[in-house]
Amino acid sequence: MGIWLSRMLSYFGDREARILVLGLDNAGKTTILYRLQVGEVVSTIPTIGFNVETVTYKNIKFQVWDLGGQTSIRPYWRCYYPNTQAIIYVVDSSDVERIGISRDEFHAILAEEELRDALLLVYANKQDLPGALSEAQVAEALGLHDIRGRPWAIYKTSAIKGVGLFEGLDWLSSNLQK
Ligand SMILES: Nc1nc2c(ncn2[C@@H]2O[C@H](COP(=O)(O)OP(=O)(O)OP(=O)(O)O)[C@@H](O)[C@H]2O)c(=O)[nH]1
Ligand SMILES: [Mg+2]
Repeated sequence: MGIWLSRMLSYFGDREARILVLGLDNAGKTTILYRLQVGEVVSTIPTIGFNVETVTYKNIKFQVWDLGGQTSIRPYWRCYYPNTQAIIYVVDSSDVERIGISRDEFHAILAEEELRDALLLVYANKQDLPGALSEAQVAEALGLHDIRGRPWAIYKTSAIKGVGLFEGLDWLSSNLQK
């Protein structure tokens, strides 16, 4: 379907949005996808390739793509960039050792031309774990406050406890409308 036709249809009916869930391996991306879709914690194995599910929320059909985050498969993320309206970037807030690597991957995403119009939603995940960095510390570590000219937001989440995920979708739904 042409992009204009798809935009017209989404203007008159349920809107659709293509969302990519990115972040390092073990961040909790797949757990988040299924928590959003079925409302339960599923047991996961590391994703090789992707999972895609539709999550309907506030009259928006979010087509959510969850990509594997292991080092060797991160180069394939770019195959999924075209026509993406938003990135959900998931950080394991308890993985203090790798927060710098997570920051570097996030900045590589920021530099992608194909994603320049994509909304940026960060989940500071695994807040239920002791020693997890706070939302403010994750924002600082990723350099969120230096982002200029594009909408971003950060939410503290626990995919296991079901905290914060839909608040993030609320932010997406109101910002996709603009
Ligand atoms: N304590 C805690 N554990 C979590 C949370 N979210 C995910 N996990 C656990 O973290 C592990 C990895 O979760 P996944 O969802 O498979 O991680 P992923 O980001 O999809 O990893 P890749 O597919 O390898 O990129 C699993 O054991 C999850 O149960 C959370 O909020 N809190
Ligand atoms: Mg996964």
